[in-house]
Amino acid sequence: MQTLIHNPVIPGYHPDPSICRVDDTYYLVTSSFEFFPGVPIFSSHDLINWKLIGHCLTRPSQLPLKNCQVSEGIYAPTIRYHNGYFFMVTTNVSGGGNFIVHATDPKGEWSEPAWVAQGGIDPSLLFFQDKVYFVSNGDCHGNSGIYLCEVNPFTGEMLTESVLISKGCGGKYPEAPHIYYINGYFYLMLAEGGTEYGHMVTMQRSDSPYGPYTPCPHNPILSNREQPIGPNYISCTGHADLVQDQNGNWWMTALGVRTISTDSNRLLLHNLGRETFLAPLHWQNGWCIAGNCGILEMEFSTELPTCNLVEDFSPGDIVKAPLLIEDFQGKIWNLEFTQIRNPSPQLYKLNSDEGNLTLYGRDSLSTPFVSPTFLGVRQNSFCQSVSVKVSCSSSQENGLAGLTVYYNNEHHYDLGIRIKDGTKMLIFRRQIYDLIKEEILFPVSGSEIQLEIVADKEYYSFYYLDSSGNHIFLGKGTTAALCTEITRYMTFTGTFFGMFAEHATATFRCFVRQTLER
Ligand code: 6LW
Repeated sequence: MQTLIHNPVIPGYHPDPSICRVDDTYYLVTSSFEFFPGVPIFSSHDLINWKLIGHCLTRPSQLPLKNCQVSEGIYAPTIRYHNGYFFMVTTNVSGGGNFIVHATDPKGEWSEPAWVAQGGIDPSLLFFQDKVYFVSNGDCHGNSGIYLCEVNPFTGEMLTESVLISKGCGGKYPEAPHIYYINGYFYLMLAEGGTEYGHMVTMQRSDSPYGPYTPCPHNPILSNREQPIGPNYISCTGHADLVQDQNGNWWMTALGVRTISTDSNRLLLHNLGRETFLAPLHWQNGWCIAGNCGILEMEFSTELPTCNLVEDFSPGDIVKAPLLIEDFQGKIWNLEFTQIRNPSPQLYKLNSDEGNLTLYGRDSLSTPFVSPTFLGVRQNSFCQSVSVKVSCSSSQENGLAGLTVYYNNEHHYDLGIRIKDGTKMLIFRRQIYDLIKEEILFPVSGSEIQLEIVADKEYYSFYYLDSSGNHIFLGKGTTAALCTEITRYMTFTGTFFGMFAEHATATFRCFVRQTLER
């Protein structure tokens, strides 16, 4: 039966996807940079409905992010399953380099890191016969390329020297290596061209994992670099991984970007981050090509893998669900909630009996290298609203607490309660690079107010809801100023909607993120 697939399958900032299958269940991980917990892991039975089931890195001992730069920390991960164990290998570019963690249950807990001496980024594993091959793109004595060695995946110990096996197929920045053994050949798949608008996926093959490798005659097997820029096109496609389904068909997951372009405005700008996309992989004469003749499409019809399992999650659980409601009545908050760098647990108090969350603010959102008191979820659709009820209980002069749309410490828009001369004032603050503009709006009457942000491709609009629930417009900021392409550092992330507190204590209730049909 043909099904119409809508890409991305995991929207919002979920880049560098890696996938594996265990019986009827698929598992997928993505990179997470300076955010905590690290390396989200998703599961699915049909490759299109994905549920966030946990994170591979949930302890500071696994994820040291102290003082890491924006978009550093955790780069691309790879997930593989072998003999009852899940293995996740990735790079902490802010400390330690490449490491492997393992678990029997993908929901965790995962093991402490087994550090691997081979350098570079984008590590991957191939379990073949009784060997475990470790591949990454690195640089040995100035000789950059794709390096391979054999490892013990539980200890990280290198069992052989690193060997240069490929320098790519001619594109710049050959990276994201994965090796697969398929029909008697070792296939080496790479991303080339860099993660921007020239991104592509290439394939090579050999009789040995050590090469020599022969390039695919019709490389790249995936690239949207010739596609127009526009609301119905995907850009920057690359950094892929492959999986074979229960019916023997092959699939590719890859990252891509949806720009904030409209029909009338073609912009090389994206705010949602690099997202996770799906494409069928077609084989012919021992070589493959992805999507529609190498093009990743927003929509395509195909036959999905059949699965006899009964879904163990409700539609509201899938990451594409239009509504996320957090009433803070559970023992833990929704798995989608994320913090920045290594948070101080004592600054977050979940009061399940009262159904609220108290944040004890310390640092400012604008301060680099710190872990401000922030709890947020990814914006995963262009047209979305987020609202929360907040009351600021402290009177610390100049304290601030409220709701933010946050890309990083130099790019965020905030609406909140600031203590000024002992009075609670509603303020609207925008920061772009080192430019900070704060407008003091009016005194806050009553203890609790409801704040709301409405997002679209042009603006983030800020409201508060008065006692009769009327939306009072307070201000707006351009979406373009929270896009990856305009940040002064090379960044790889996307926008979050979050609750925050700075030098103030505040209590939050009823956090709602809603996707708006536009
Ligand atoms: C990822 C690498 C890359 O590890 O960016 O630009 C890094 N390419 O493949 C972070 O996503």
